[in-house]
Amino acid sequence: RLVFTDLDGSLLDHHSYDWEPARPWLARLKAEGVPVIPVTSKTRSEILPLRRELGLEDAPFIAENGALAGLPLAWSHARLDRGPGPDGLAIRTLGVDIGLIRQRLAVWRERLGVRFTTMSEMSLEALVDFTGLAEPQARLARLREGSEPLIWEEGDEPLAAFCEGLEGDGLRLVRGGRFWHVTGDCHKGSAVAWLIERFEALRGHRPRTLALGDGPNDIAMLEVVDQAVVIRGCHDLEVSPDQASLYRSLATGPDGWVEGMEHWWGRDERRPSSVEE
Ligand code: 2M8
Ligand code: MG
Ligand code: MG
Repeated sequence: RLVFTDLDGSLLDHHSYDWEPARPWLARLKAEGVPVIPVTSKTRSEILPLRRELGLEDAPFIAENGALAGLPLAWSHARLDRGPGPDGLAIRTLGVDIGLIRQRLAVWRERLGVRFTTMSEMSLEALVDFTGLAEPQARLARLREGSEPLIWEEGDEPLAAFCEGLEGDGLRLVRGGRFWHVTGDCHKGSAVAWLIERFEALRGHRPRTLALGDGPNDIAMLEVVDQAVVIRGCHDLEVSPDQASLYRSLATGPDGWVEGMEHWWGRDERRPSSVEE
């Protein structure tokens, strides 16, 4: 079994970034040997201390909306991945370099005459203010490798033109909790599908998979797993109707996360094909 989880607004509270309510479930999954894999907008630099705090050091992670995978030794492939580095992690880039993204953003801002503020243009104070992150964490959020978060300051119509322009460059625009995020041709769904395949190649069988998320950027991930949880948050998520095994939590953040885990893997674990009672 594998658990894929979004962090902000899901395992972590949207405002306080607290995860305390999930502690017993994380301990239980660890005891059962089930990897809990963070799949997030956060940077590698943000995830490294967090996965230690959460006790997820044995699991891989997906950073920056699918732009980058961090793989512990048991998950890595000597020939295909870069590393391992001093932290024992092999890094696999699945997107494009941040330099290219920033270059194209400047081009489209100029060409379309649209207003937006990228995270790299925000002062540290403004970023702390906007996200509620503490200053050290906000610094780590700025260490982007393969995605640029931005605040959109125009309406929906120019947004469509902007999105089309980026797509012509082979880039993608996706909405997170507070920011829009620009990446290469990758998303949480493609990264999760890639990790599931990697697991299958290494272990010789297909794992049963569950994913939890609260944002539009999580939809692609929720659609590639066997069991999914939409955690109540700031956005209404429309998940494809083929996703029969979908549960929507009533609670938000880590309480919703626990509610979703209880729903699928609580006392009498439900099979992926089970229908709602
Ligand atoms: C950004 O990501 C969240 C995720 O949904 C958002 O769009 O609101 C990222 O910049 C991430 O690196 C950062 O930690 C987070 C803080 O709220 O915001
Ligand atoms: Mg989220
Ligand atoms: Mg996220």
